[in-house]
Amino acid sequence: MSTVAPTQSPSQTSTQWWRNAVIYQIYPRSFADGNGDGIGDLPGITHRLEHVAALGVDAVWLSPFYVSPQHDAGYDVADFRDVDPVFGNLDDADALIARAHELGLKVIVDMVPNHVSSEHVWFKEAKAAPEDSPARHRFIYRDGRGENGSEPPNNWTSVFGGPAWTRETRPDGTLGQWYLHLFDSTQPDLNWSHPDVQNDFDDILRFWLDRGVNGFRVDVAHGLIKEEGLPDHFPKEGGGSMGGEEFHATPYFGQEGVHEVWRRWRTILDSYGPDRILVAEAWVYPLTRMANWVRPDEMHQAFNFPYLETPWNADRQRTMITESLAAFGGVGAPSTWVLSNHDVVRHASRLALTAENPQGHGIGPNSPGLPIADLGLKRARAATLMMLALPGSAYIYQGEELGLPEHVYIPDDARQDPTWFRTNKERYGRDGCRVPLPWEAAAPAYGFNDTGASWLPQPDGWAGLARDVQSADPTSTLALYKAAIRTRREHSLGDGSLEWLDLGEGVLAFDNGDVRVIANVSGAPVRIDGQVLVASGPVSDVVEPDTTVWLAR
Ligand code: TEU
Ligand code: CA
Repeated sequence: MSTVAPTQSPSQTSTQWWRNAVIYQIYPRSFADGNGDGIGDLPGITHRLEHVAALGVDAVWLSPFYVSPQHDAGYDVADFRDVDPVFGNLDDADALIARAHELGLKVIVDMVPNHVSSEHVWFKEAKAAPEDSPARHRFIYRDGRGENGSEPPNNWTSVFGGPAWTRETRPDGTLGQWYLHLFDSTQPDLNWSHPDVQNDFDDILRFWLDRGVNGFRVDVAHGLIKEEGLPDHFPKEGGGSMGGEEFHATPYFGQEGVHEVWRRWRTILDSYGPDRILVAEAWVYPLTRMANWVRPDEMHQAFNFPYLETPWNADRQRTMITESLAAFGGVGAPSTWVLSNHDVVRHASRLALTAENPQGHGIGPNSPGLPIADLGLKRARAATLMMLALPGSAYIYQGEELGLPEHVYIPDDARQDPTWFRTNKERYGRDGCRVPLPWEAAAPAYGFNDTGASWLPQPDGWAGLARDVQSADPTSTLALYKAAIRTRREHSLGDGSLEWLDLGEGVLAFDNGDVRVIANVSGAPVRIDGQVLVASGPVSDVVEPDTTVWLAR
């Protein structure tokens, strides 16, 4: 038996709510549509928010709803200080925040500092300004290489596929310099050594903190700073399915200079009191390095993507959990746990894939190794019940509480992810995890709105997954999430510590306080003894394969 110490004593958690929190990600385009145009919006969210509170979670994180031409579903921001008309207006944002607080939910909003939309006023100014004028220094413009500068300035590629540079056409129609965009060409990267950029984000943070938000999820928190001289990058082999090595040893990700930005932001948040938090979306490896993002004077949390990537295998899970608690605990931060979000194949499908599927590539009709639905859901329920027993903070992505699978069969002409277009339809991208939620089995668009419109088509056959159906069924995935979150709170599992047990090959087992957790990741039933508190599937005196159970000790 080995004990992993809790990161912080429970007494400290009352002011530091985030240390043990369960945080629910709302993807505004797909949560609930108030005006029936087929795209989810803020009034839709406010109207349905009580269902999120009823899950028992502590907070919501909302993906971006700022002014945006929506070329990357809102991660291309044209104005951070206003709401896109598609989602509502600032009054709607205020109403949402107020309603959430009334329901006892903290509110985290998304902040996107690595890049802006090409429709942002700064980029419009830059495009119109002569080369080397100050307006252009807020971005990363360079001369091309080769004859007449016709080659990109270096060999970097966009995360969405294709080159990371686009050549501008000057106002007079001639070809000019190239600008850097690590994502879509409509998302020019900002130059973070420019004081305007630094100062403007200080103001933007204050703008939302003043409106009462409890924190920020920081997009691409491994980006922002690029290596001096922008050298070519030659990725190492064997980077792992989500970039692995590649992501941490690049001249554009994980540069030391980003930490200065987070220290600056932390000072601003701290000036609003201890309950405002920063959460890093930092794809950096290994975990010991990711821990640098959550040192005491930087961010509060970072998404544990290595955990998300860990296959459904007892040894791998155990190692990853132990390493996570050690790495984050080593800098005094809680570990986080996450299985799904708006960028990855939903775990009810991912855990039953039989072929390699690199993150962001997505799955569609022609992908190899498509998941077996029943097995995926069974494993997803078991994995979630495992996750919710771990000390630290857990993230849930909207729809996973309904056991939603990835929507594989979106027609080609309905796909919207820039990945799909930038790879000439080679990678399906992330649309399959972004389909609007089913609320009521018998309503148009399953109750997403009352018109039946939906920006991504919903699959046939989701009626049985609708929230109203699951609410009435004690064996539903929704009932499992509610029971698990309630029991997690009653037994203070988020503040707990973990003591591993050896119950044989393929069995993941530990004690956390007065709860014993057993996940059967083997192919054979495992005998159990004790009062069942929560189970991810039917249990008797044995727990079946791909099932997790919590027992009273
Ligand atoms: O994602 C950053 C990121 O690098 C990946 O998760 C990426 O989406 C994936 O590798 C695609 O292949 C963040 C947001 O979560 C994502 O939705 C945005 O598209 C991206 O930043 C750009 O803002
Ligand atoms: Ca709408």
